[in-house]
Amino acid sequence: GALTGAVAATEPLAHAQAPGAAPAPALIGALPNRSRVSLDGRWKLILDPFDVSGRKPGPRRNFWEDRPTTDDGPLVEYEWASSDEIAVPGDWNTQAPELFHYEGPAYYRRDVEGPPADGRRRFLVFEAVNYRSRVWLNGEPIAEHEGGFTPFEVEVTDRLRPGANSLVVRADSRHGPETLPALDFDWKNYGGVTRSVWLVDTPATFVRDAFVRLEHGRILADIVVDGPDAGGAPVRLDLPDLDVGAEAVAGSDGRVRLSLAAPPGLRLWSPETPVLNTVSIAAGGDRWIDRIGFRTLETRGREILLNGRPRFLKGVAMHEERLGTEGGRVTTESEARALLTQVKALGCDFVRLAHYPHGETTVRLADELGLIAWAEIPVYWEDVAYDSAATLALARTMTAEMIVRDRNRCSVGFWSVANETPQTPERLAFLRTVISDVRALDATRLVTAALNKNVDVGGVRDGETRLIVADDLGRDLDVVAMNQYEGWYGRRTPGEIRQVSFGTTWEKPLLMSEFGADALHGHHGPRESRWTEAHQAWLFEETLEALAASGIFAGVTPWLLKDFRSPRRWHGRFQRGWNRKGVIDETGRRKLAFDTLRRFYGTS
Ligand code: GCB
Repeated sequence: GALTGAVAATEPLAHAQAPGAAPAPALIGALPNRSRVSLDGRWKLILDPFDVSGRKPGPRRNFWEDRPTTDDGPLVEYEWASSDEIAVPGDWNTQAPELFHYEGPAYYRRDVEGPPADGRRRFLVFEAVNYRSRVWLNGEPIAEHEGGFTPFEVEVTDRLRPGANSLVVRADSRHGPETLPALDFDWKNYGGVTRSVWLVDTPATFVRDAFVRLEHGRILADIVVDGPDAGGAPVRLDLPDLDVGAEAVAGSDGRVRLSLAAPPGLRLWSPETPVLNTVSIAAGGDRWIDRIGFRTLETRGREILLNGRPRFLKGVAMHEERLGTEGGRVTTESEARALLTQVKALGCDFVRLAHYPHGETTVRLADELGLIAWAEIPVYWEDVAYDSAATLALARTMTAEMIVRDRNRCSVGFWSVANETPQTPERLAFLRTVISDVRALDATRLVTAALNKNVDVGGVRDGETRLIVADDLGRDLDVVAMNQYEGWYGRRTPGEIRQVSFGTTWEKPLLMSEFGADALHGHHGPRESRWTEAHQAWLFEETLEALAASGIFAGVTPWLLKDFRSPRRWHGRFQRGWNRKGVIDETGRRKLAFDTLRRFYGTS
């Protein structure tokens, strides 16, 4: 049976490839428009908190073998049929109180139906499993994957038997020194099969994927046909809404580029006019269909230009955590829409999807709602093993998975490769490799990273501190971005923010990718008092004023839309395991800073 994308447990890891080439994960594109069966629903669950079966496998506890249990036969110390159930998709932490703090391996099981119809192929697709996963079909290992937020797939055409097949997935949410993120990060580590699982059927030869975009006045489509008849297959591209099309013959590797002059009637996508066009690609009896927007995004000096026009990006950052008292990962379109609706209510045209790739559903909604998106990989803080070859390989694979999944989403304007990372030679080399992959995979987005400020670089004027982005990584980026927390962390009060001036040594657009302060919704008091809504609103006012006065920023994404769960926020009166920097609380109630920000966006 052919294995694609995900790694066969018995083969060397996909990471072990030529260092020069960007990883090219096999991912079936245009997923929502495929012939597919959902494997979402109730799965069986077995927890193994000591990882006994992982470390000391044996017939009594090899859950993936899915042994029949008879009370008069050999001892087996598990029984799938009588085990608990869990909803997929969904993090386990918010599904049962006793799982709230669980970090470790958990095994999931369900039946899947038999082989596809004759001559068809069937793929098992996981949209995300946090953090490390292994997959067995009828007791055989078929895939492994590392990384909690990107998809992977495996072909199961020749592995399925008629009737019911046993599918077992191990999800291990533990992090370590070489994972991404590493051991310390400021969000809840929601474990499990957190996004949807699919069986996707295709013809033997099919359009695996295409990258369709507007570049230099032309619509380009890089197409990959897969299957026995891929080489030399006739390929046809159609944009029926625009009444244009083109055809060509695939090369011997099944690849072909089709190129069309952008038709005069083409309406460009923008936040004001989020126009999506139907794109259809036919080859080998298959049809790939997607809805795609066309726009240009470039920089000129310190400006960011959308469709040739400079704009100040009015943004906000968010985690992909659902609204509600429990938190938990977003699993449905309506949960994703509820968050983005709040973003729109602020008057934003820009959203930072922090700090890891959000679900495909969220990114597709950004296309539809007219939000420019910043997408990022969880290369986060100084804890990452920048000197580890394994971690670099992981970052490269993760980046490629994110880009291959989302590069047809016109909303995505920025690929961000890092957040608050140390200015060391190891990290610079690490990120340069990732950036060269990004550029090889997609030349139509701006590359950025959320950087730390360098205080006082280039001299201090009296009574004033200059916060400068002077990071060497700036050379490799299209847009530099600064996280700064003047008035919250550090010695200044919000009233002293005006003593600070901002800048960068790079002649490139600068974003303020974070600023913020914690406030508990409904906690009122003088603005000088931390944790009050007034204090947060005051900090917003002062920061936004300083930002506007500086005249140097091309956009801003305050930290952040909604309060979110974080195990490193301990204050018993105000935090209790929540980072309180949201402009809305966990249930969506607005704090004063919501209006401060909305007013700023309404007038800027
Ligand atoms: C940061 C991080 C963000 C944190 C935030 C905070 O600099 O990038 O992930 O949540 O600060 O609240 O401290």
